[in-house]
Amino acid sequence: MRTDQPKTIRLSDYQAPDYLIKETHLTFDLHEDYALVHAQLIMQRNPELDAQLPVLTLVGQELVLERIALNDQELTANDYQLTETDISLQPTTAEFTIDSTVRIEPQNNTALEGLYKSGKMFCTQCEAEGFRKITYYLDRPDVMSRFTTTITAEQQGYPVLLSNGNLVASGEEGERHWTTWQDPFPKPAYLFALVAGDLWCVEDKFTTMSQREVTLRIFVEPENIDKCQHAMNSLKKSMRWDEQVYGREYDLDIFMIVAVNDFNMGAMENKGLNIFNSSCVLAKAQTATDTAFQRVEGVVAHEYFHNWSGNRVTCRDWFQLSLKEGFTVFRDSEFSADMNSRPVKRMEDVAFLRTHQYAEDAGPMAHPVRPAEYMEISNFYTVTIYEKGAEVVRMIHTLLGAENFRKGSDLYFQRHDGQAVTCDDFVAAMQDASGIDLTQFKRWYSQAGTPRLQVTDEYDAASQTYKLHFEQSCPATPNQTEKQPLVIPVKMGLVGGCGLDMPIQLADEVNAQGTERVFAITQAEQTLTFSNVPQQPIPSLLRGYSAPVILQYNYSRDQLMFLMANDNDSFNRWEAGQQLALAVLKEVTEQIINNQEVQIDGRLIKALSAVLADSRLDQAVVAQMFTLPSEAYVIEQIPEADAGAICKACDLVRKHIATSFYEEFHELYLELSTISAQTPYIAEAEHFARRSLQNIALKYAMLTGSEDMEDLCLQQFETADNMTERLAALSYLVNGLSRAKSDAVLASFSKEFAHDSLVMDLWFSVQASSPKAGDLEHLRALMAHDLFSLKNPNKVRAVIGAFANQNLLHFHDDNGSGYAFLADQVIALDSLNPQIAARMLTPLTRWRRFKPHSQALMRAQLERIKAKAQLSADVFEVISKTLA
Ligand code: B3K
Ligand code: ZN
Repeated sequence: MRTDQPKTIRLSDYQAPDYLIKETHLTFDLHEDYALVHAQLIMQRNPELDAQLPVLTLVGQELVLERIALNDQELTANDYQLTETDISLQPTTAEFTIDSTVRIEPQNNTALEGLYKSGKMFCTQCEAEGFRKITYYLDRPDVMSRFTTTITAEQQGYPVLLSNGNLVASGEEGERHWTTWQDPFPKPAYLFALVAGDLWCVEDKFTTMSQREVTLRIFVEPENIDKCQHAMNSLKKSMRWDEQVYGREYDLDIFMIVAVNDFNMGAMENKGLNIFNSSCVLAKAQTATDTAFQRVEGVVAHEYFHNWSGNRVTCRDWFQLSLKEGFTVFRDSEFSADMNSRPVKRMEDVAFLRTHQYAEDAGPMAHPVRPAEYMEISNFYTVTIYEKGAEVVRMIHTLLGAENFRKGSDLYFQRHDGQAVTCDDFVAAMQDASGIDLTQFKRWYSQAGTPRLQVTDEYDAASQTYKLHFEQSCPATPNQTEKQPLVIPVKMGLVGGCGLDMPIQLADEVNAQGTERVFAITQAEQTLTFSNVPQQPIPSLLRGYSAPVILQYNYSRDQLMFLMANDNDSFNRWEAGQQLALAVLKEVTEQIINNQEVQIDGRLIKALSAVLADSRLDQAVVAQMFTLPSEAYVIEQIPEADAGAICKACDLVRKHIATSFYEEFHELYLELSTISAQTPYIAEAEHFARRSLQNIALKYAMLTGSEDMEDLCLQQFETADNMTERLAALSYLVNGLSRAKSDAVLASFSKEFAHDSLVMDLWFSVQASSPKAGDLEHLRALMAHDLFSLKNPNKVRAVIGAFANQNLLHFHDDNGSGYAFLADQVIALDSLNPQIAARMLTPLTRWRRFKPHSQALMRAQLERIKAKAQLSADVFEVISKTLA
């Protein structure tokens, strides 16, 4: 907890470290009520700086210092200065050794940062600044050291003792035993990991491209041993893919993954010893949904890819976080696109980006991909750093082309292997390898806010000339009012009346060059002139969402319908449908607010019926096209949004689609569910696609209130052999049936899965996110459930997170009770786990987007939190920026 106001850390203040740590030798003595950590640091004055020896400051938090020695000389309190956050002392030689022993209490560590206990096991989470809760250290990513780690613990409770690198020694001492691990690769402290517990593992082998054999192990609690195969398959696929696509080979003899139940995020890429939230490792058909299977595949890949993009080449400072995260998200999303359906992956990613990142970019926490300042770095593991960062890397890929991009990444890894570098170094490698100037492009790293790209056009039939005028702008964001023009890659086609792309020829070109091209828009205003255009085209812009910008082109609804049916780019077909649906949803919302009769534009139904009839479309794409923009996305589109009216509009439009296509959905459902019933569960794209369409058909058909469908839904719930079908049915039943009936269904589900914490998370979240079941009274009952705990982040996300982020009808109740509830939970969480508390605050940070009545209520809750004494730095930063 903070005792004084947190300080702002600035990128412009960066200074190279005064001292380096060549070797780090750690010894952990683990006990039930305490742990002793001995650290021997072999240090030197940074040889790149002058020969003076400034005071050495090692950071440390919540540590009880037992002893400290300099070059084997025990120091006394007169020899050092100890504060709540660090220890300072004066070295006398350029090379020296520091020995310290500290006592910590992992069993009381509810922040889940540093060394803590998850259930019966010890584990660590050090990124970004958790290592300082383990020992006094230079806890900054540009200090890279070779680690040796010895762990001692009682044998019976902790038969497995793991750390980074290779096991080099082990032994027994009475009831206790020990292991020593050595990591040959220098690494920053944030990549350190330790695990001790009673774990079982599945083991496999991988032969790398240079024929080295690597042992792969996934460690889990014994009862989960049958849920590891999918993660193992995903790991092997990731290792192969990184060799094939990036030429990156794994570098240690062993790669380990450990699943833990209490974890703040998805997973952590510690060198050779990844630690995962169990929700991102465990998957088997009976207990995990298709979404979970795909998440496991994606997260396993993401953490594995970090071995190069993050570990071998790491960040100089935390302002550069997107260097590893943006690049690695780009890598994992391309991997998932290759493993599954590429267009669907892009649609999902873009929907996520627009719902969450655009909202962040438009709010008080907006920051550039490379922020210039922060108070608490944990608050900067954001959708901007990750998802917008990935879009920035994707744009480099689009501008350079795949071949040059690969040359650039090869050069980057070769140039900087073993170094801690900056986003500028990444861009420089891309530029040097391709010969393409990226100077202006770099503004994407320093400018916050979502750019608008306004496009108008003119066609001149006489000269067969077509002009596209582009005008880019970017709204002001905190601390940034003036914005410079960006480089916006626009991938586009010109769609002719027959639905085909026309050849594209710029006015100064002799011939047409293809039918789909990428143009870089670099000026505030810019015009592209095309010649030899025989008829007025409909422009298909930003194909594949080639830049993370808000496109403003005044498409008529008929044009959108045309693109929906004809665009050569499947992403843009979906996008046209989303825009059409959005226009309808906004219109209906308006009618509701004005108490007018609701009229739903028939063109939406007509366009969707063409989708159903189009046999060329992949089932997963059809499912995506029938997925309307979410309430949260619509809220972002309407200033002073009335969440209640938007929820109602979405509900009405969905029900209208449901009744319009009842026969079709019913038939489609029977056809697809029959296939599913006859097919064993397979976690592959074709089967994900079928199940997604089957569930969409069931969802809509259930919305009609048909009793026939209710029986079919109950039947799916009771008989399906996989969680994808069971959970979907459960959720439709909870939202469709009377309370008494849905209670019975929920009870039967919880009886069956009470022993499986991850499945129970689904059970919690289906209820917390339900407009029908998830009222506050019920929420409180869920929180009083035996299996709920505020100390477990997955449970917090499943109940509080699902309520505030997905149950918008109740969260935004005009009486303000949803906001007060969230504020209460944030206050309670802040004394346990500040990172999770700050995360849970996000929905309240959006207060300025809502109608004045909601704004006032939200603001009052923010003020109430702010008034609490002893706020963590995490919550303090979010609250103070939100109210600024
Ligand atoms: N690098 C970690 C995130 C650590 C978050 C620390 N608060 C997971 C990932 O992005 O792979
Ligand atoms: Zn990452």
